[in-house]
Amino acid sequence: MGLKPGKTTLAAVGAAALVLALTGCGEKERRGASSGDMTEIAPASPTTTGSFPAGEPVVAQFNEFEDSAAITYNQTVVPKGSNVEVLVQSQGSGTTVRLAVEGLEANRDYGAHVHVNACGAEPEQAGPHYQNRKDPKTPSVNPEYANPENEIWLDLSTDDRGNAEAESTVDWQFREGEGQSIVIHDMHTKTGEGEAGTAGDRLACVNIR
Ligand SMILES: [Cu+2]
Repeated sequence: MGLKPGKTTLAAVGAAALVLALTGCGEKERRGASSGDMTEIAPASPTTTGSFPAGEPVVAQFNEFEDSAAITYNQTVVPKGSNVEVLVQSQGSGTTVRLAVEGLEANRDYGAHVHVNACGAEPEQAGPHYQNRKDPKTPSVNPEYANPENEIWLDLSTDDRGNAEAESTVDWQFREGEGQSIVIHDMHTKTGEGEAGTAGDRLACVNIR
């Protein structure tokens, strides 16, 4: 399963065992059980790390470029030292991505999506959103392509401590070498014709694979 033993709750293990017993233990249930551990991600005390194999959580603190797997471009609303954790899991032919943040600006909306390229010194270096079916037109603002079934959207609304979590499940998998980062944006993602997928300035970026 790949998650660190310290993060696995007894309750989760018990629930997983029960599911396996009841369903006859398919591969899918076992993977589902490990994704359940992500309820524990917010309170974890992260350490800065590099990239992880698929299925391992990425745990990092936002910092300046090259000092972390997670980069802040706006320290006012994504403070240096605030925490981020990401888990990407394949489930059958689909993919689930979970994102948790801790210590951002409180009671605020943020947009977040999986982008094609790795994070860079400049926010634009992460490239466009990862799309399962690529829009022939760029930038893609057509809701037929820029939507949460064809892209991975992880919009966040922080609580009064600046914490938030989001999860997205899609019925496809990333192409090799693409979908390398999650970019956090200034506002929730728009869906209308001509603006679909836009979410304002790029505030931060985390490398996910
Ligand atoms: Cu984005």
